[in-house]
Amino acid sequence: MSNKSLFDIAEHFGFDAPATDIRPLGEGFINDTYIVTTAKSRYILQRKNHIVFPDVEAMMDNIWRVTAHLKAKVVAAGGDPEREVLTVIPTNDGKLYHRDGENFWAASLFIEGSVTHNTADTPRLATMGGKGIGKFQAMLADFDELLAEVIKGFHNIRWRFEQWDKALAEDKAGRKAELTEEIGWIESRRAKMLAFWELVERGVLPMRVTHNDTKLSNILFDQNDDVLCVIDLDTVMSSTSLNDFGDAIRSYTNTGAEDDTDLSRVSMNIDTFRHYTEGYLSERGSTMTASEKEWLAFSALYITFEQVLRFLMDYIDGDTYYKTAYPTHNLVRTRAQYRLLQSMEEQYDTMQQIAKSLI
Ligand code: GN1
Ligand code: MG
Repeated sequence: MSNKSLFDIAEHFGFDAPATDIRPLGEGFINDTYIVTTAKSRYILQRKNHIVFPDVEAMMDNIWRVTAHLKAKVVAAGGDPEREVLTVIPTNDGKLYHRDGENFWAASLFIEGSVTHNTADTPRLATMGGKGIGKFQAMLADFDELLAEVIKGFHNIRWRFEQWDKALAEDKAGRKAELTEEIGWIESRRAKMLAFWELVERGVLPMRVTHNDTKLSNILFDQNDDVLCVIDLDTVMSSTSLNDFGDAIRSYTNTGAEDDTDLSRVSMNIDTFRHYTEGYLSERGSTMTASEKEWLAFSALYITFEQVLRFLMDYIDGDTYYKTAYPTHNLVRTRAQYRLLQSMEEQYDTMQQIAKSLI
C-alpha cells in the first residue's frame, strides 16, 4: 500500500491532528495493521480482512457495544477507560469503519507504554493471562444482548460436524482413503462432543460474550506486567465463555508447537493449567454458574478436539482455509493437536481436581 493512499485513508478518521507518520505494525495473518503518529498521539489503523469477516459493519458494531459496556465498568471502578479498554476511533462522519473501494478500514487508540508476550514462559504470565480473560468476561457477565455471529458456527461442534460430513462425502482432494486412523479419532468422540454442545443449546450453559482468540499475545500488559486490557476484538460473539477458557488452555499449556513434527515434544503442562486456572477463577469465579464450573476442565478437551477436526477437515478439503507452508502441513497440525488432546485426556482427572480445588 503506498504511503500517499494510507495518508488519504487516515484523513477519514477522527484523529486529534493530521497524521505525520504511518508505518506497518506486526505480522498478522488476517488483517494489515499500521501505526499512525500525529503531533499529539498514536493510533492503530487496520485494513480488515473482508474474506474472513464478510460483514465488517456487524463486526464493528459488536466491538463498539462490547467496548462501551467495558468502559462504563472501568469508569465506575475509578479506572482509566482509555488504557483499560480498547478505544475505537470513528470516522469524521461518525461511522465505525471507512470503506475505500474493496477495502474496509478501522482505527483505535494506541495504548502508550503497553507490552505484549508471545508465550507463557513463567507461572506469573500464565496467571496474569488467566486474570486478563477472567476480568474481561467478569465485566461482561451482565451484558445480556446477543452479538452478531461474525463467523458462522465458530465453536459450534454441531455445525462443524455438518461441515465435516460434507467434506468426507465430497472427498475433494481424494485423501480420505489414507486417513482411516485420523478419521477414527474424530468419529470415536462425536457423541461426547455433541453432548457438551447440547448443554449450550438447551441453555444449561449460558450464552455470554466470548472473545474467541484468547492467546496470550492478545493481552496488553503495562511495564510491571500487570494486565491493561484485552485486544483483537474482531471475533467477539455470543457463545459459551468456556470456549475462551478452553482455547487459552490449548494454546498456553502446549509444551510443543501447534505444528510440531516431533510428537514427543507435545503434551499439556499441568502446572501451566493450574496457574492459568488460578488467575482466571480469581477474577471470574464469582460470576460463573455451577454448570460452567462443572464443565471448565472439559472445555479444554472440547476446543482441542475441535481444532483437530478443523485441521483434518481442511486437509481433506485440499487446504483451503488455513495457510500452509508445505503439502502435509494440515496433517502434521492434526497429529500434533491430537497428541495434545490425548495428553489432556490422560490428565483429565487431575485437571478436574485442580479446577475443583480452586473454585
Ligand atoms: C486461527 O490466525 P489465528 O491464530 O488468529 C483461527 C483460530 C484457530 C487458530 C489455530 C478466525 O487463528 O480459530 O484456533 O488459527 N482463527 C480463525 O492456529 O479461524
Ligand atoms: Mg486473531
